[in-house]
Amino acid sequence: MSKLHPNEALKENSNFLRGTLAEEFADTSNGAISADSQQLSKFHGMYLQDDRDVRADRRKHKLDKAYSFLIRVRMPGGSVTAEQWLKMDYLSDNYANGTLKLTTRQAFQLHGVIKFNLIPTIREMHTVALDAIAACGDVNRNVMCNPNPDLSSAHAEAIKLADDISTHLLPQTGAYHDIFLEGEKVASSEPEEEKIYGKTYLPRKFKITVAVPPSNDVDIYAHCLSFIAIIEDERIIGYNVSVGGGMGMTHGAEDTFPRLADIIGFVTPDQAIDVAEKVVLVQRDFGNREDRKQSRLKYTVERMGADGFTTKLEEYLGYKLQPAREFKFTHNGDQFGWSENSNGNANLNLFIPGGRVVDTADYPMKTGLREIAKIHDGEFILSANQNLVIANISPANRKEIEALLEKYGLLKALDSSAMRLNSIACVALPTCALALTESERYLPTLITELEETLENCGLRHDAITIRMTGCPNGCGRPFISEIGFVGRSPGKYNLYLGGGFFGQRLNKLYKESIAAEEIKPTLTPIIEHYAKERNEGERFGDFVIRTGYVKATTAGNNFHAK
Ligand code: SRM
Ligand code: SF4
Repeated sequence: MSKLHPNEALKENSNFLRGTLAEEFADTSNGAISADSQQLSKFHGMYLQDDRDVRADRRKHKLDKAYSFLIRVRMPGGSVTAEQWLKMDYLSDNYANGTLKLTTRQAFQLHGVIKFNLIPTIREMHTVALDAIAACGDVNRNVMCNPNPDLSSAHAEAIKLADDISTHLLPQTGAYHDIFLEGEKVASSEPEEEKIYGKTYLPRKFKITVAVPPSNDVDIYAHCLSFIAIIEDERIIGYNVSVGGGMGMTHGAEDTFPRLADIIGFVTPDQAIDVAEKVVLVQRDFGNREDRKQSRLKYTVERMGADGFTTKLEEYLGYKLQPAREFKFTHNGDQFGWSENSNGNANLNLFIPGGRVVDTADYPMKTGLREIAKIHDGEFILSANQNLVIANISPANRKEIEALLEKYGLLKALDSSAMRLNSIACVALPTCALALTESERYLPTLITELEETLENCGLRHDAITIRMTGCPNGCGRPFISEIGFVGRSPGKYNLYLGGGFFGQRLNKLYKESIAAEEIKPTLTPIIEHYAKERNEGERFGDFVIRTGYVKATTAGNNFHAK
């Protein structure tokens, strides 16, 4: 008989995710928590980490690792008020490492929060209605959506769905309130239960997005479940549903692979939440609970087949999905610069390199955004590409905000090459425990090197998607970029080419384990070739397939085929 993964018993016996977390967070005699508590703390949005830059040195001096925690905030659609922005800015300075990280799933992360400061940080977040519940762990995570809710009524409907799904699938346990907020949740006389998840929650993390075509900025094909808005006469008449996308894999293990989601049908707006719940239930009941490397929804869909999965889903629903409708995506990057809302207000989509909001000697970005937040009466919306939209700027405020943008140089980054504007790098070193090499700290330098080639070829303004991750877990969604780098070992990367420009095709391994200094000489002739011989409108990812640099990857299960 197969054996359940130990995390299953841990969840089951944790008293709905409490375990010994309260006791361990209260013990400040050391900066860490036990291995079991590390697993449970993820459900409350936090990870134990250590500063890997100083790990070796501390080991040499027989010192403990330099422990601290990452806190990830749940914020459906990436939207926060100016007041919430200011609070996170304050917390990053006073309880974390001074930076605010905007993630690839439209969330904030604080890095470097020491154990002693965890509870005060969560309490401060709570005062502005922000929390970290279910930001990580084997549950549905932050629900993503296009970052322009007021662009049209359809956008507003889409963000409402993202919000409603997030609320519907939120764990019911009062553990977070008990541990961090002195049991502030209103006590119920009913015995505690998790109606949707049950005591063992899901086999693994679960991710949902809502997209508004033609923008695929949330990268629907990389997620467990997505709703693609089908719009007629500026209203959403329903959603195509896709299931089974995911990025993570393990080097050398060919039964792990990135996979694109399958579109399985169309549902009306009033069915969407029910469909989200039932997809979660099918995964709860049929997902693999023995091997966590095979437990994501993408492998459940792969095992059952998209048709088999749909049949099971329809059994749970008690009705059939309608055939999927026509739609078209044209890009998966952000639409930078100004846009006008239907309500007369304006939005500004800024480029935030690596999603890291920080002040440096020559670019006081964090201060600039803080000054804007002090007068802004709209929202700040994090994009799925680690960037930021200052949303809903009222005509009365626009002049003053423009002056601040100018003063703090916030618009300068928008003059970057189109490759830089279409880049994503995951966090990696020094905080990520799983990083095999650099990513966020290296990709900007690499792009500077490549920009020389782009400039010489006249391609500075041609968008090419480029993404880097420090390991194959795929947090920057590198396997659907036109040029993807995935960390292999210190200073070495696998180079993947041929992803689809709007995230519709996986890329393919072109060169294995190349050293950082080999990247420019390897890519330059290909970029030059593209500049000379591309067809009218041909994307880089399509070109490298047509001209034979790589074969097209047609499905996740042939990702590893040469
Ligand atoms: Fe991720 C684990 C950072 C988006 C796939 N991810 C991690 C951890 C928590 C490392 C760990 O387990 O110890 C990283 C923390 C690093 C740090 O110091 O901050 C981490 N992931 C991130 C973020 C911050 C990357 C970024 O630079 O923005 C993103 C936070 C998103 C959020 O707000 O929730 C982030 N992670 C993703 C994505 C992209 C997405 O979902 O759109 C993926 C690929 C999609 C997918 O899930 O398949 C992703 N992260 C993973 C995986 C591989 C999962 C798998 O199926 O194998 C891991 C490792 C794991 O779960 O075992 C992981
Ligand atoms: Fe860490 Fe790997 Fe994710 Fe990058 S891709 S943040 S290195 S787990």
